[in-house]
Amino acid sequence: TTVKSRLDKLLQRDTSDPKKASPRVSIIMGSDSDLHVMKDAEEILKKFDIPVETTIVSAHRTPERMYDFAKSARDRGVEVIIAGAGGAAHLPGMVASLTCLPVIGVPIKTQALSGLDSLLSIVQMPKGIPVATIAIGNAENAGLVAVRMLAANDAEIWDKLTKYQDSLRDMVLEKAERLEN
Ligand code: RP5
Repeated sequence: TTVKSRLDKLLQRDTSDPKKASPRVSIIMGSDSDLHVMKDAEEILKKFDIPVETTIVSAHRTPERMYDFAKSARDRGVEVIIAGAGGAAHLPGMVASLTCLPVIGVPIKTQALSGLDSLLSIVQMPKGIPVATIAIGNAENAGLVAVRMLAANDAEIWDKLTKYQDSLRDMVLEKAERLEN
């Protein structure tokens, strides 16, 4: 399915169907041109078997859609929002202003300023409405922050995360051993 048809279905989805697990994490982005970065967040969340929804919401091109998305997120079961945007990247901050759910912001690399514009737009939220800002383009880490948030109250996710972290350690130790011998 195309990105557009996926996103069109999303907000009108029939959540009464019990087979469709309601998403615990919502991944949004300002444009389909952000998808090549933001897909890493979706991928890592799926590795942890966390139900996720992914769509496009633009703060300046679809402000009403952004409002509806943010206002309905909690009622749809969403616990964490990951928002990627580039340039004058106001999407994460605006979404954070419309809900009390935690919002993790991913600055997307831009052509003009290599993503420094996106980073500063997202990270410099004034006091009161926070956005947890990730390094430029590192959507995988945004996914992992969401996993950690859910792991705090979910023993199964906690176990998986512990194993994941152990595997990272083991990989380095193996490489070190190979280098030394
Ligand atoms: C932002 O503008 C998007 O998040 C994207 O990073 C950037 C460029 O969007 P397109 O012109 O590629 O649609 O809203």
